[in-house]
Amino acid sequence: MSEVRAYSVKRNRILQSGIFNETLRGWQSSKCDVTAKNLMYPVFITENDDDEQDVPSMPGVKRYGVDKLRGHLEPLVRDGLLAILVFGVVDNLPKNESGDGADRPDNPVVRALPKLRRWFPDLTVACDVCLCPYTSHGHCAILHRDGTIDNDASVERIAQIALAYAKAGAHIVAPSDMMDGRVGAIKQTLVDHKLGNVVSVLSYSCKFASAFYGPFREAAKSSPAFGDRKRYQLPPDAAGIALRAAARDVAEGADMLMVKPIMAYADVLKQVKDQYPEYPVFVYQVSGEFAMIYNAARDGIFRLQDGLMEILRGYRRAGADVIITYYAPQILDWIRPKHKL
Ligand code: PB1
Repeated sequence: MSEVRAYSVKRNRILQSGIFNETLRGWQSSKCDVTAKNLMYPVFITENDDDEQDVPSMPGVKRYGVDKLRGHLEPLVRDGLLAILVFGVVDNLPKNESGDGADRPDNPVVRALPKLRRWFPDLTVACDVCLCPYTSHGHCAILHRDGTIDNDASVERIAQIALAYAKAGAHIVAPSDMMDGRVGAIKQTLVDHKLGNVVSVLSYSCKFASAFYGPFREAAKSSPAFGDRKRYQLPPDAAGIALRAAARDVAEGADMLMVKPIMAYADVLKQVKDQYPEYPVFVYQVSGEFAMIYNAARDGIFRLQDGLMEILRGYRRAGADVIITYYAPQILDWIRPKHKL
């Protein structure tokens, strides 16, 4: 046998024979599908019900008053949207040391929840629970006089806010503050108020002190007035403490876990999902990730649908069950069945 023949017979022929048509390629795919079930859409609600405000650093993303949000959500719900994550944005409510505006009856989230539940009975409504949009200092905690975190007071306050949103109609409360013990405190408060079996807790368990939150802070008007959030958000280089944070939240009764941001943290996602396969694991494609992808597509680096869906399928392959993404409207349009007339 010639040398070339001998080489070709011995060489493993595994690639082309496995992918030469669409069906074969589909069979090679891991669990990467992106369906409506895998999406949660973050939305910003302002105090004026007729607001519709652009967010310059997030083209296509807007802050809505609840009545305008209704009009925005109606076609998306028809397209199959199953879940939203609500953030309050306030200009008029007073901001103070304890974030009292977070759960006042005139808070835009508290006012919007009953309406959203009535208008969209099949839509699952999650509420971000945090102090930063409502504190005068813009941190996600109540602070001691010396500026250090008063964890116990913060946890108690966060649980109060979560209860207010639960009572107003939230299906899910999602504490993004990163305080130790807030998941257990929220769960206990919900149980004490007979809501433990009708309101779920989505913990921002592995949330990193990322560079990618800038556009959100513009949108939500929630930047810290001084310092940064490195004292309570995970170090970007960390992995061990991220897994310990997930373990802490599992022990405190979290119903669902999260890794946030996701672009630079898919390794953490895989570890969390491998460690807790019995938990739904969410990932948050944050504002900076949204903007980077948008600008790359605008500059012709890739076609938005091709690049974005490749990124999202990668998160699903790494273990994400649900992707929180500002791109939900576009994705729903791309994936919804196109009825051929
Ligand atoms: O899209 C984003 O950038 C999300 C930002 C995120 C919202 N949960 C937080 C990040 C931050 O500003 O530190 C807000 C903190 N409660």
